Amino acid sequence: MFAVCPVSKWGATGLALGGVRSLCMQRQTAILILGDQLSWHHPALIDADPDEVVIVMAEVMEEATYVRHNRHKIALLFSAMRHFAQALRAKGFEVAYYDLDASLRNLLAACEQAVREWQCQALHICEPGEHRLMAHMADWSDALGLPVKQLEDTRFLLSRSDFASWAEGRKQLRMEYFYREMRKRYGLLMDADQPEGGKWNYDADNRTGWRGQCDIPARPEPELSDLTREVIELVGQAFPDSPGDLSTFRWAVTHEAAQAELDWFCEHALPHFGTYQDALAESSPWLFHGLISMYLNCGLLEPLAVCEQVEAAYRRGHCSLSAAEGFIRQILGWREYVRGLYWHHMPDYKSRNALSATRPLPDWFWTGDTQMRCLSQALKQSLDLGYAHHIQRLMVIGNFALIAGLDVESVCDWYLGVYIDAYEWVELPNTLGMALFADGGIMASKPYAASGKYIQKQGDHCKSCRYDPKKVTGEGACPYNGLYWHFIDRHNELLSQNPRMGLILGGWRKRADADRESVLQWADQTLDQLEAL
Ligand code: FAD
Ligand code: DLZ
Ligand code: SF4
Repeated sequence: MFAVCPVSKWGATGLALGGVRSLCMQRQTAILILGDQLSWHHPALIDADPDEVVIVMAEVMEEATYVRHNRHKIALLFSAMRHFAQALRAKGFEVAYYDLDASLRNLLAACEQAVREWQCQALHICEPGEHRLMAHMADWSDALGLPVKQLEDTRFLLSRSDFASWAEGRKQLRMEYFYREMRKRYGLLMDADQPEGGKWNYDADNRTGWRGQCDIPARPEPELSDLTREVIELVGQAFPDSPGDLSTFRWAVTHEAAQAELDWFCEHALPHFGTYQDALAESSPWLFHGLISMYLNCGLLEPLAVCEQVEAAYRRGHCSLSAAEGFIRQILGWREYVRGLYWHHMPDYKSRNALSATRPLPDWFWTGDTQMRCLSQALKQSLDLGYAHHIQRLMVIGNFALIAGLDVESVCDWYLGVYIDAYEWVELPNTLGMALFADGGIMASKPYAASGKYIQKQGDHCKSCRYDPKKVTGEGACPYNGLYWHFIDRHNELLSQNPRMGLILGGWRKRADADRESVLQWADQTLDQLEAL
């Protein structure tokens, strides 16, 4: 007897996408591909025989709502998933694709349905990127009544166990030493066994502030396919309360389009990447940044290939060593390092709050309606586009949350929800560890706390701000200034154990009592009126 194909509404309308369906409704093995695992290098896919397996993909409410995800992120994943399903079918794979209209509760329900319909004997999965889902999956074998094989995520450049070996016996897990090992391991920017140019790190060349020194090239905007337009409409209707202005959705949703974005970056922005890596600009949400984290994190780009392409650009003289090194360090170093830390310290890591920060988030975190120009711009673009570059995330938004003592869990949920590239393995160490110092210094050697002076030096926001970056107290004083000293004062004891904070603490203590008192009073007042800033 011929069974009916297990396709949902979209799957059925997508029959043309899939070509003629196989009439044999049996497959030995189901392979679950998650929304952030859309890669031909997926470990279960690499050697899979299309006649033996069925690929399971599902758009499910549980994944789409466990935090208030940005609509850009949901639309990117759903559209990229649908395009990847098309590509898999074109290669002869059967795909059991359940779209949001199929109303499946969660990923387990999708697997249950696929396994039943395709009479599978086993399920293969690749380890997920979040502890939350990993914990759920522990019961799947019992729930499904079949063996579930979990494979290592080989799309990263260091396995979790290799990270654990590197970490073993070290008092401190510093990124710089990790990064050097990774450079050697992959032979990237190496001159025999020495770093190219004689130094491992050219960060000192990469701190120029933005004063409109050159033109920022306009970004290309990929055409939207019909599939993407359908997804945008669906997401707009299904997630009316989530942030994200979908009228600006121009993200790549296929491997080819993501590669084209990377090619554009290497050609037009990479040469300036290093110099303006830490800059803040009124006129551009992204300056010379790569805008590729969203593709790396969902499988549309592969990290090693990206690093190799950037190294090749340097070798052919297209960019400086400091630009190439700065960029490669982010991917080969920071990206792998934060993932390693995440798995090394979870689940305990998530509940850390070393500075006891519990102040509620001001409502304007969800609107961007604050008079602080730097913050308003960073928040608005984060909410509307799902993107902010590193210095906005760290030194504008994160720094404010740190010095104002905002609640760690709420801040982390905000970051996990708002950004198009956010998954807990990368969001949590960056937010809880790097930005908020809530892990007590596992990740950062000192808190990334700064006054308005830093923001003024790095960019041109202050010129159009209602506040004055030079004033610490009184009407019109930049709120970052008073809050910075309040932070230093209230964590004085803990910070005095940190040799890197000695100079700043010494300077603060030397000030006259009355002077310190007036700064602290002003900052207290500021903290009482956060909503009105
Ligand atoms: P570029 O500046 O062009 O850098 C190139 C690539 O390097 C990025 O695409 C990214 O893959 C990698 N990279 C750079 N810095 C980091 C880092 N610190 N950790 C991991 N990878 C890095 N990145 C995410 O991918 N997802 C997140 O949820 C996320 N949350 C963050 C939260 C905070 C508080 C901070 C301070 C940083 C966060 N980052 C996160 C890191 C970084 O800000 C983004 O990767 C970067 O802004 C993405 O934009 P881009 O592709 O233009 O990056
Ligand atoms: C983030 C996300 C969203 C919004 N939706 C889905 C989905 O419907 N189906 C799916 O397979 N994956 C989705 N994801 C990505 C998962 O949340 C991600 O795989 C886990 O958080 C592990 O990183
Ligand atoms: Fe930001 Fe302060 Fe400058 Fe205003 S004055 S843009 S709040 S740093």
